[in-house]
Amino acid sequence: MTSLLKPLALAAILATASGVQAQTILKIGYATSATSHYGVGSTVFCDEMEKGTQGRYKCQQFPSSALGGEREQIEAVQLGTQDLVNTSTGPLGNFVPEVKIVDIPFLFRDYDHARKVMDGPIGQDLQKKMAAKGLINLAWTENGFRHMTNSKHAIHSASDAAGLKMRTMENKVHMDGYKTFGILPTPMAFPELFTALQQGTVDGQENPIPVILASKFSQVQKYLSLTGHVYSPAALILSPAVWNKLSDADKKVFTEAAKKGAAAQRKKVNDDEDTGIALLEKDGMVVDKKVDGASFRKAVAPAYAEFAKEFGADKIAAIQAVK
Ligand code: EAX
Repeated sequence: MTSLLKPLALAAILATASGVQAQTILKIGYATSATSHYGVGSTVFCDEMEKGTQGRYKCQQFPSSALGGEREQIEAVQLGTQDLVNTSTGPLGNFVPEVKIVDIPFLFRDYDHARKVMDGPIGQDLQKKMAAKGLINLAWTENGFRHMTNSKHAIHSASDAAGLKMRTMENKVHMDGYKTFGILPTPMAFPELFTALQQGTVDGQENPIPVILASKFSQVQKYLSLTGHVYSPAALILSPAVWNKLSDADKKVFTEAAKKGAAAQRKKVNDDEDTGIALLEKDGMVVDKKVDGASFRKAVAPAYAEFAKEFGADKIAAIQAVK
């Protein structure tokens, strides 16, 4: 009988008998470097998850868009060909339309407001809608408030942005919002962005300070305007192919580990904002720290009527009402 046992099965039997636990390697991808806010958050999640499962689960990290753009990675997680992605909500609306409400310009007052909304009932409801579309959002991590950079001229008021060809995420709410500033929006996956800026295919882009720092955009962009025009949430998404195999105890471990990862990522965002502006100025960027925010809010106000039609005025008001 023994001779009939396949070597692999035999190894599994021996491993179990000797008490050695089988180990599952989970592939996790994200857009920016291992030392960026996504890398910090992902590493804390992976360490906590490995510890909490006594090493039965371990990550293999793929930073710097090694597994493709965020939209591509979200699709791979949904299909089960990738296990995890730590991604901004930018392209997520293509899979779960309701999530696009959080991408509305000037919807969130500050980080405290945004984090309270995402971690509270409104964010939890969006996580349920994501799960229904085969995307298990373990925790809302964070990309940060987005600011504009360009290579042409300083942007102080909304009218200064008019006519600039700006790369945007593949997100219609962003594009509709930015058009009210007179921007010519060019949707593009993140991995193509640095080259597009370097070659002048687009004049500028908009991203949080941690992304501008980690991606070294100061090498290809002269002007930074602290517009803070959109709060960009992020999500640590697990494939249902993995989730559905987890015990209840391991599901709790994964979720708790993701919450710790989110906290670490949020701290890194704030740290990068505290120190990053001076670094970018040192790299030669001309930074407008006192942009005319009122001009941008005034310009985007008419688009709110469209956003209310798409998401419900009550849903927008509920987010704004969170204290
Ligand atoms: O999530 O595409 C973007 O501009 C995102 O902010 C970036 O991929 C980090």
